[in-house]
Amino acid sequence: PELASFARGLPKAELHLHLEGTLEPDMMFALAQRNGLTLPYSDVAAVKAAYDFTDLTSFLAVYYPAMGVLQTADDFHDLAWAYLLKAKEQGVVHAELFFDPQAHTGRGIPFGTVIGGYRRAIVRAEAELGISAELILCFLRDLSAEHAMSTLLEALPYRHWIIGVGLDSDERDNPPAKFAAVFERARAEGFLVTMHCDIDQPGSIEHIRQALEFGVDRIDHGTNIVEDPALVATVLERGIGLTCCPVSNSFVTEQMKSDEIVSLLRAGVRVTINSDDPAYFGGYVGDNYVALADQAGLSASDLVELARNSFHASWLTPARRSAYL
Ligand code: ES4
Ligand code: ZN
Repeated sequence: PELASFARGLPKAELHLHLEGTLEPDMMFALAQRNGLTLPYSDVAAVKAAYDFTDLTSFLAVYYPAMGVLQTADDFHDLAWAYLLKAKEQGVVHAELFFDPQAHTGRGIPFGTVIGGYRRAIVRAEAELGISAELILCFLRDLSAEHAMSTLLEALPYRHWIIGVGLDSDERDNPPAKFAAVFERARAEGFLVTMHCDIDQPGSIEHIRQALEFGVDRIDHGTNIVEDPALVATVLERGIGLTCCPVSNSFVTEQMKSDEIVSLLRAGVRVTINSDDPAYFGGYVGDNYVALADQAGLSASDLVELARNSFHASWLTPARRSAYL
């Protein structure tokens, strides 16, 4: 119990969080009502019952339809603000937040509405909560590379609000190489780059290899790297962070992958602990520290090392990073 409150109170950065994955059932109902929409669920309990995932595909099948309640800039603001309030309680002092613009522009919501609402919550969090936050634009890898490229171009007028780009959604048959031109262009425009290499997805190791060959600045999940010592040596040498999400892992694969996470930590890899889609998987970032600590028998100093890694692996400027180290 003391270790749990220590874990939640520890100042930390959250680096792997999908804003759309913070949509709690009660907010889903509130936004549906505000926007005059009818949900395919009778009440909050029915929504929670639907959150019975066995793998990434069954999760995504619930996740995308739920986003339909997000329509106005206020909706996007309210979603991000609710997350930032919870993050504050979990010890988060800095957050780098994924958003999926294609999941909204594809249903007619303008890019500017999405990012405008999110940005307003970030500015407010800085002022009212003392939390700094940045946005990372994620491309949906199950859509085409052309769609990703046009989304990147649509984002350019807002580039001062976007620190980097990522790659998420259904990984099967959608390797990093499919998006080589998009990421080259993103890098040329000055964005940092990260990519999901999800746990135990088909092609995990090959996807990690491609991501490193491209020269990513970070890898999301990436835990399968334990299978290949040469790739582990590469991330060690380059100081590449891995954004692991133990509670999410336990939904997608029925295991937190704590042995893999801890062995990478012991090897000196910049392993970080994050929440991924907390409204769906039922644990915010401090809860993920606690779950991993319980499962793997971690000590307080292990948790401090994980929190320090979160700042090392973050995209804070060196001056701001050093204030937390
Ligand atoms: C995601 Cl767990 C996971 N994997 C891939 N894409 C995602 N988007 C939101 N959560
Ligand atoms: Zn993720």
